Amino acid sequence: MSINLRTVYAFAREMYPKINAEHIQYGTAGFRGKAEFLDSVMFRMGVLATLRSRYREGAVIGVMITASHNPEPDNGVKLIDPKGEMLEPSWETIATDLVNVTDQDLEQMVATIIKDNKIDINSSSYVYVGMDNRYHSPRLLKAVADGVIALKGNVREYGIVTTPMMHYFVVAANTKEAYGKPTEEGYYEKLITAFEKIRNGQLETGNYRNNLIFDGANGVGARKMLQFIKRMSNSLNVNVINQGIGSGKINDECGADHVKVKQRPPISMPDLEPYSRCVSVDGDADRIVYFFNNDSGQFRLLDGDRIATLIAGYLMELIKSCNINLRLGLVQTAYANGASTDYIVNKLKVPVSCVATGVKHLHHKALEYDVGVYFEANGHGTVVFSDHAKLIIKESAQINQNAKTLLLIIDLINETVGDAISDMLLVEVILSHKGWDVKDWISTYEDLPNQQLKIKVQDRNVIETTDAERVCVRPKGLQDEINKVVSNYKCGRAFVRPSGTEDVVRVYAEASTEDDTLQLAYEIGLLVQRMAGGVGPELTKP
Ligand code: G16
Repeated sequence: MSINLRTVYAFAREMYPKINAEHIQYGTAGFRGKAEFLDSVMFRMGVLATLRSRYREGAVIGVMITASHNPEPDNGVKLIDPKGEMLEPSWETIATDLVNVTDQDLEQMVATIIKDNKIDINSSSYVYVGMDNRYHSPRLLKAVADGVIALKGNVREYGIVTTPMMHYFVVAANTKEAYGKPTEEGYYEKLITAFEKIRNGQLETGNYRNNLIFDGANGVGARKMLQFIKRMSNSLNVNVINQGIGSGKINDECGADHVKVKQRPPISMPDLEPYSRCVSVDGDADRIVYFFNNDSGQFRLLDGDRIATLIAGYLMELIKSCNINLRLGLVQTAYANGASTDYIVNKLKVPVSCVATGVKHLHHKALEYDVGVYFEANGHGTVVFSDHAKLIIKESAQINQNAKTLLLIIDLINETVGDAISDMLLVEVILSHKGWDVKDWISTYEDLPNQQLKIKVQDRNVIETTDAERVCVRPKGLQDEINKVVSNYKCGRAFVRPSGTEDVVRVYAEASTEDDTLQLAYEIGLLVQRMAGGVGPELTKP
């Protein structure tokens, strides 16, 4: 095979010229922005994925085209490493450099990456590409595929799939199918088989009822949930709303981010009995939150912290009952509700760590445990089991029924990354084993009221943080001002950080009462506007 790097330049110049000079960065979850500016980014990411595959000796690299929780006009791209993990940080820097060079400098930049990383350009490379159901995704997918073709790599297109499905396909292929078949059917089969075996025909126990409302955020999650339902033997009654048919836009007034941040239900909710179990997933179905209305019609949220504590508590009981010794730990971010951390440390007695936002950070930390449960409060998370843990559980399963269940649970979990549907099936298993409804679940602890704001500033990167984003080190003096304000509130806690997926600064606040929380968030928001170059509209006084 003879590869001419000139082809990369020719493709770029003729088909995917760089039309936006603004510097963009590989952020929390890859590149995100307005879809009309992303063609050149996608082409270059196709090129990079091909190089990465060659660098990793022909292992499959995944490329997912999605802007996940962002509004419909946005799109984005994230790369998936051979073990299903997010792209290695040193290559994030390479990715940022590659998308920011001019078309004229592209050929030279590619040559430098090849030289610096000692890549055998004539070796094989395999890139799997998938996309969400945004109307501009097919165009952007073609750009990625052309990037692969420009360097004579092999590309396999999966069409419209969820982000966690892409992670699954990559791992399935790279483990030579030990993880499952790298096909859509293989994915459904793995999860449904595990779920139905654990269910074992027992559909309703104690307070647990077998019905669920599923808000698909008008995204790919809705489509895939419908595919699950078709293949399941009535083991769960799911009513899918916001299916993406008609005028509904992705994540618009619906989906996990809307429900979590605005703390209210999505549009198109049917009339329901109080305490009916509902879930919302985001635009690419890697996040999930639960919610319900109580008998006074009050909206109640069961977010990622609740899911994490439910799963960690259940796994701990199961492990204990098998008489095996495994180190279980939980990983959260600064967004975790203070009450959840309290509950984990003091009631569950599980070690907990706090890391920076982004599943890549949580996943990495969770790998330090035999059983690592990680969730962001926004509902993004999963569980990872070490090889050692899997071996011990397998041995125990020869004599212990609970260890057999644990093995099936491992199969049900998409360990590669947060997977809304897999997480949901796991929560359903746990609730039904406990005979719990949402009332039982929410009564485990009382959340502190909390509030998030998005503040527009001239340049969000003027904000720099440390200590898992809990302390702001720049602009100078901002943290001192935050501390002063926070000290006026009982159980007050607040932090600010630049988003890695949207052009905003995020403000998080919690305090002992609803009114205090709103006031605290407002005051911190004002500080950001004043000290970090706010450009947005005036904040509304609570
Ligand atoms: C992505 C990341 C998440 C992160 C979220 C918000 O989610 O995968 O880990 O919590 O962005 O990040 P930020 O606050 O930096 O904007 P998604 O669902 O949009 O891919």
